[in-house]
Amino acid sequence: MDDTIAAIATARGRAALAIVRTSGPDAISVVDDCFQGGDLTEAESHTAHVGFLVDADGNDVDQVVATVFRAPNSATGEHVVEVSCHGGDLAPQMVLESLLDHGARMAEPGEFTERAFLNGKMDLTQAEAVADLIHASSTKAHQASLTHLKGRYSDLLEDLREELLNLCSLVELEIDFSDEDVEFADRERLEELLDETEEILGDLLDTYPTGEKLKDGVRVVIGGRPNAGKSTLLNALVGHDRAIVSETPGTTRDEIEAEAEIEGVLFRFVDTAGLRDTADEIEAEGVRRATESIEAADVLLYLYDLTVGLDSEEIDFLGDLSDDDTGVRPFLIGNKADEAPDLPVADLDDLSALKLSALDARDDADMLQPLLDRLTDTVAEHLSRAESSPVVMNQRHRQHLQDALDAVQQAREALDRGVSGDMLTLDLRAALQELGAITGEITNEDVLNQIFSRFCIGK
Ligand SMILES: Nc1nc2c(ncn2[C@@H]2O[C@H](COP(=O)(O)OP(=O)(O)O)[C@@H](O)[C@H]2O)c(=O)[nH]1
Ligand SMILES: [Mg+2]
Repeated sequence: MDDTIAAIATARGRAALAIVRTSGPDAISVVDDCFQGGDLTEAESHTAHVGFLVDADGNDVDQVVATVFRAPNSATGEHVVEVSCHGGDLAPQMVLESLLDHGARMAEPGEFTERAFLNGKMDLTQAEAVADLIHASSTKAHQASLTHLKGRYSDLLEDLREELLNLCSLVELEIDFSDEDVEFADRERLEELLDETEEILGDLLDTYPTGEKLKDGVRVVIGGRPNAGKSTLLNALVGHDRAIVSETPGTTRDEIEAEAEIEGVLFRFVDTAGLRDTADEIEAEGVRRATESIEAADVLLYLYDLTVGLDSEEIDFLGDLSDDDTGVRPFLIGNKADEAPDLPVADLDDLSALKLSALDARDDADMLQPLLDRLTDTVAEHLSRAESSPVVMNQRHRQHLQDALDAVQQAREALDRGVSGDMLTLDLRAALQELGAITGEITNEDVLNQIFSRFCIGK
């Protein structure tokens, strides 16, 4: 971290403005060397300066605003200068090149945030939240990342760590005095604390399915017989003709995916090949994929043509699906309601059913509202949880939390068996280690590289 890095922080392309950032011990002097608008080396922290930037040969590059942040009061904890220049393909690139010519080095992806982490400006969960925020594709995912960025999740983990440290010192006290036959640590109190920790860890882990849905979206697969109207429904849901609609059964073979944000949540809709026995090899592959897709879905919209009805094979299929634990939420949709206004939708045990005309819904989006309400209902519980407490959105965190929970449970069992104190502390220390890995108190270079390489350059 003893060199000075620079990068364009804004996206490429035509825009009014762009920002080139630089951070490091020489950040201020590097910019000052190519800046004509006052002496930046004398500038106070948090001040902005207008002037021309010139290249190594003294030619004008652009008129810019240079904002100076002095260490340690900057985003990275080092000297930072942010140069606002004009946008477009050329100006930011030329500004960057001037800075590189004057001694800055091109930053690696995420290097600014990595420096902020290493200088204690944020912990690892907050750094990861920055990446999540940049990648967020729905309003709710954005909000959840902000909660992490604000440090609420870190605070929760910190409380847990303190609790565990407390436990450790209680047990260690007992070990120190064990020769004197004194049992200092009150066993009941220990049990209580362990149970509490186990509960908090368990609750946190339970939020992962929510976090995963917020981040990656809810997977809604549209299934049914050929010609039921699946592709028509997909198009109506996403508001444009994404899939080919045709009277010819077996038209959709490859899976077609399209996204839509509903009530702030990202839904990924998947249109599949119609389920039927077929001699056509390509269609058969489509059917095989459709079946696989349904099993991996969060929600299945099972469509059937009201004028045709459900056959016994379909009824069995849906029955099996509600019985087993694939975790798929099936909805039954009787389609082509426009052709069968008086026909009721089939009544299958425990299956939420709805009547619809996908064809009419293409022109009148309001007709989809009852279906959209049911879709948002499937995540309502998750969403209210996400509003009240931080959710785990990250596979890395989930793994460490699970390992911490395992260690705490082992300690709890050890306590029940009356195992000695030093064995107990081993388990407790292991749990502490896992929590420290999440916030970055305990970490190694490989993990950091993996995390920060996900970032954009300039962040
Ligand atoms: N009348 C009516 N026809 C529909 C409706 N939905 C789809 N169709 C028609 O049914 C045929 C098959 O539709 P498609 O979406 O390709 O079905 P898929 O094979 O399940 O994807 C097409 O001719 C559609 O225009 C509907 O709600 N009402
Ligand atoms: Mg289709």
